[in-house]
Amino acid sequence: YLPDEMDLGNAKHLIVVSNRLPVTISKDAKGEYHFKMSSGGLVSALSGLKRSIQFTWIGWTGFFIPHKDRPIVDKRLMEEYSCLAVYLDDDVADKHYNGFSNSILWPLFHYHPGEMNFDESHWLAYRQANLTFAEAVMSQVRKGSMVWVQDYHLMLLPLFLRAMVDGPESLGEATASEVERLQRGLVRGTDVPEKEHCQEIKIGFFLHTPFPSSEIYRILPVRREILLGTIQCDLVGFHTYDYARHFLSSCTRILSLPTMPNGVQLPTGAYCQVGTFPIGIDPESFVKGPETPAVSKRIKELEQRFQGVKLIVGVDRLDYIKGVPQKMSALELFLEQHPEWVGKVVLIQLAVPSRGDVEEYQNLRATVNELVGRINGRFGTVDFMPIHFMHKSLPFTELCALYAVSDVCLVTSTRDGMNLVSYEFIATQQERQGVMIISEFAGAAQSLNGSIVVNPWDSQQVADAIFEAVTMPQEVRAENHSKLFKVTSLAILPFNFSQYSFILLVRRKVFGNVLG
Ligand code: GDG
Repeated sequence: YLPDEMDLGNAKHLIVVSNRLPVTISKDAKGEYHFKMSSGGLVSALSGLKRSIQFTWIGWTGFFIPHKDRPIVDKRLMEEYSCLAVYLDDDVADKHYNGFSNSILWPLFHYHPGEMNFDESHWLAYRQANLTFAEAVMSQVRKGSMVWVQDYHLMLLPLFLRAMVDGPESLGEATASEVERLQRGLVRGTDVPEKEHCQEIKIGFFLHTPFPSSEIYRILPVRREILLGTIQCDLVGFHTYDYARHFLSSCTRILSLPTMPNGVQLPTGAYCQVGTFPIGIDPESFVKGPETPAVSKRIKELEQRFQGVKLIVGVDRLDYIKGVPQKMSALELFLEQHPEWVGKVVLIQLAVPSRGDVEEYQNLRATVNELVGRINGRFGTVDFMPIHFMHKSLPFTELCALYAVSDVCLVTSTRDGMNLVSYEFIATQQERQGVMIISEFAGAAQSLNGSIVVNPWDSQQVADAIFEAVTMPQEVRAENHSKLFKVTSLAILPFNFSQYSFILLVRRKVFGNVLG
């Protein structure tokens, strides 16, 4: 999907920075380290890029690695995966990841300010982690490098990096003193190379979550600092036009900076371009998956097992933004109002464990367990359970078979940056042409023409949508699926195309959105 010949000009060096490395590192009982490439959208997308551009991926190792082991880990990561590890102390890593990122920014960006726990020590750890990341990037940049920063864990990184590469004075007096204030009390790395100024690096930032309305965003006690950190980029990208618009209005209202529909004007004369780059999926594995021997064998087994039953599939990280309780309540209402469907509709809900160290996630797990128990207790029989609930992650073969064998995919996120599950379901449904029900609060809903769009807070509407989906005539399903598939294949293109154009834009810093 990535044309090899696409001109990357003189962009010789791309540095991708994300909180986690794309490699899962583990240590066995003998103290030996093992490395495995992680799966995931970004990883597979970027692996295509490797053909045309040399890049280094920088990220945290995921757990504490003692100093004495680091040379071995560094060597293998760099030689085999072109990766550079960022090492964080346990306390900093915990407060940066579980604390500031997932207990402050995540709930706020998903319109859950009630779940937000602001704590000074978490803010300190966030600054420390961003500084340590910036130092790691610093060790890799050279003239003309492009640095592509991923997601909400690293919103201060662009500011720290600019200050290191170009010198704080290049940011203007006010911002330079802000940098000094933000770095006060932080531990600096000892072997960070001094760079001569004006390295001509380009920095891009992509946010995978929504960016909330400025009315929500301004709740954040450090709202100025986070914006200031991000606008030092050449390009800031979002999934949807709304998120970009919210970001721009926050810059106007909070930083009093002039903005245009495509960016922010900085007092130094620099221009931070802002655009939409909706992410998609790596389609091939999902479109072709059902035909592979392992998946097709599994599809047959599942079809046999659920003969005469309409299957609804739900695949979500167990996160409060995914609206899993809302989904279950709607199913309960549907079964209550349509007793003729009891025994004939099953929800297979895969809930991938996530952020189990954060209290809100533990509470959510208890709520969902209770709901599953209640609904199964109420409508279940010896032969039938309306909800098959799995709190685990499944191998790709099983996931793909599950998508392909289902009649309906139900996404009820209360907020979701994009939601790739919906695209994956559609891609596997060439044969069955199942119905997509999607929350209007998922970024993907904006493009999924052919789906049933619902407000997850309206249980009656979702219950009605379930009824409509399970009774939909095959020819309507086929018609809807063909529309959805077109969009999904378009989303497929932009996935690589838009991320690719993102990189091109960062480099060229042209104005205007390539995707229009
Ligand atoms: C964030 C934003 C945005 C899930 N369970 C299993 C499994 N998965 C894979 C799915 C899918 C991915 O995880 C989930 O992606 P989503 O987009 O649905 O949601 P988040 O994880 O919240 O992602 C989101 C995304 O970033 C990209 O920018 O769309 O809005 O929240 O690919 O297939 N994969 C396997 N086993 C599982 O059990 N193999």
